[in-house]
Formats: sequence, C-alpha cells, structure tokens
Amino acid sequence: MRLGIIGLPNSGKTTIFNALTGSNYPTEPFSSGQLEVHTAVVSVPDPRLDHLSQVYKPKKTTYATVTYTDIGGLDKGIGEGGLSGPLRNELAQVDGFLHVLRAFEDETVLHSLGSVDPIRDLAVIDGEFLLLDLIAVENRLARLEEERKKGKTDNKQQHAFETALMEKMHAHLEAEQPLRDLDLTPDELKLVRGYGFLTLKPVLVIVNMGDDPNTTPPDLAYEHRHTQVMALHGKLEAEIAQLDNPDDVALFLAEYGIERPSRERVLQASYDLLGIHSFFTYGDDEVRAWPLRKGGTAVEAAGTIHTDLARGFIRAEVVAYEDFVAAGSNMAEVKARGKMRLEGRDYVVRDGDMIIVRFAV
Ligand SMILES: Nc1nc2c(ncn2[C@@H]2O[C@H](COP(=O)(O)OP(=O)(O)O)[C@@H](O)[C@H]2O)c(=O)[nH]1
Ligand SMILES: [Mg+2]
Repeated sequence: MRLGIIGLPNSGKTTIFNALTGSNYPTEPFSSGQLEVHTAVVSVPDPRLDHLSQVYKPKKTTYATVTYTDIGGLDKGIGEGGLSGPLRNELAQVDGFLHVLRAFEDETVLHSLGSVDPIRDLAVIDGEFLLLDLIAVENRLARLEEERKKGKTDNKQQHAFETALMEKMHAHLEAEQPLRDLDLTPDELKLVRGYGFLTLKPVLVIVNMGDDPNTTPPDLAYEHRHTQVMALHGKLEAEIAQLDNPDDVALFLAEYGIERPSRERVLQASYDLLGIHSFFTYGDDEVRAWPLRKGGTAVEAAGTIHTDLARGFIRAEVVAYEDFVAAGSNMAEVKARGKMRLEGRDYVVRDGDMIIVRFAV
C-alpha cells in the first residue's frame, strides 16, 4: 500500500512525513515549490503478530508495510498547465492521499496564498485535481473518438462501454464532483482504476493544527465518500517520532494530551479508508502479516503470498486468530476443538485469519 502526502507548499507535508516515518528530512519555512519526493517504508504494528511471533519463535517476523511518499510541488494553478511527467507519475502511483492542510499560525512560515485558511486550501487542491481529471477524461474521449472514426474498434461493445463511462465521468467532473462520489459498477471501476484518476483515490485529510494542544480543529464540512478527516499537531508529532526512549514518548504524549501517536492513527485510518485488513501466515521459519482488501478470497490471499500459490491453489487451512488464542495458542488444541477449517478458493477471508495454503504446481 502506497500513500502520497500532498498539500500546498509549507502546509507541513515533510514535517508530517517525518512524524509518520521517523525520518529526519529538513523542513523549511520557505518552500521551493519544486517537485521534491521522499519515500519511506514503515511497518504496521500489530499486537496479534507480536503474539504469534512469541508462540512460534520463528527465524523471521514480518509486519505488513506501508510506503509513504512525501510529494512536494503542488500549488494553486498547477492544473492549468498540466502536470510535469514525474509529478503526474508520483500522484498516479499511490493508492490514496494524505492531504495536509495548514491550520497553524506562524509568522515565520510563509503561506503561498498569503493567509491561513484550511477550508480554502482544501478547495484549491481539490479544484486542481478536478481539472486534471477533467483534462484526462477529455483526452481519453478524444482518443476514443479518433479510434471510432478510423474504424479501429476491434471490440465495439468494449468501445461503447468505455465511451459511455467516460461521458458519465465527464459530466460528474464538470459538476465539480470528485470521482470518488460517483457510483461505479465493479466492471467500470476495473476499467478506470489503471488510469490513475486523482479524484478517484481515497483521501485522508490531515489538519495540521500547530503547537497549542488546546486548539480545536476547524469544521471542514467535508462530506464525501472514501474520505476521512483527522487533526494532528505536525511539529510536535515529528519531535515525538525522534525520541528513542518509550518513557520519554509517554511523557511527551501526556504533556500535550495526545492519546495515541498519529503514526498509529494514520495507519489505522488508511487501512479503513482503503478497505484493507490483514491475514497471517505462520510457522517455524516466518510469521507474517499480509494486507488484503476486505472481501478478498482465499485464492486472492494465496496470490498475495505468491502467484504460484494462487495458480496451484487446492485448499486453505484457516484458523481464526481468536480461536487460536482461545485454544491456549496451541494448534493441536485448535484442531481437537474442530476450529481448523478447510476452505475453498472462494472463501472470503476475515480479518485475523491464520492461513496455510495447500497447493500444487
Ligand atoms: N509552528 C509550526 N510550524 C510548523 C508545523 N508544521 C510544520 N511547521 C513549519 O512549517 C514549515 C514548512 O514545513 P514543511 O514540513 O517543510 O512543509 P511542506 O512544504 O509542506 O513540506 C517548516 O518551517 C516547519 O517547521 C506546526 O505544527 N507548527
Ligand atoms: Mg516539503
């Protein structure tokens, strides 16, 4: 899973990237506004995996990971001229956005639009993304029309399907609605997913609140699908992320009345937003957490581990994590209780399922 951190210059993107990843990239009061990208991979903490690791004492314990990309270089007006190839690529590649809004006042930090106004800033970037998607849809429609004129439509039905879809999307974007609010069938979604439309991607809006722990976040009244809003104190959280000693962290959190570091909150929210949960594989060699979309089947889970496992899938041995713990974390006891199930390829995997795939290639 790949999440892109976006927002206006000086909103605190790099600061929050540092907070989420424990990195220490310099943050500056005057942003260059140039394309600048940082990437880091973080493990997703999971107490259940910690427990499995204690039980199996494997050679290796592997947590699920999330890749964060701090994408500098967006600003008002950027949609008009179209995006540079590299920036477009970075944006298209991510599975979802963390959209950082500046709510903190600080005279020493420049604001590219002259004043602190998170609601306006949200609308500014949204407007740019709408425009970019609109241009992309128009380009696609022009291409489809060209193909039609040249008679290069080998599959007429497919051509008509896509044309109708692009027209529907066009109307929606012209009404200034993000594509994530549009009803799309699974077939339609499958077709457009590869195009990397920006307003289709889920978004976690992060209000960067500043240094006073008592400020209340502004009400953004931001009601869209596949969207969540969260407030945090970017600079404080970045400082916390630099602390090594857990006692220091606890003190710091208590002092500022922060219940849970935003590293964890953001990961949790991102999983929810992208509709992802985890299953586990286990054994003496490795215990591991794997991300899977909710609704994903046993054969999809197998494919996440290795394509061979999906290709040669026979059955999956499935144990619910809770049943494992209830049986004293003892697999023999799990079996004695009849809690190990043999499931076929279409079994819908649940959060926390412990899975061993039987396969033959
Ligand atoms: N006072 C204050 N300054 C912040 C906060 N978050 C970021 N900044 C400052 O704002 C400036 C720009 O931050 P940076 O993370 O580089 O923004 P970016 O351009 O969006 O990557 C830096 O001087 C940061 O120290 C915050 O929560 N409070
Ligand atoms: Mg930056």
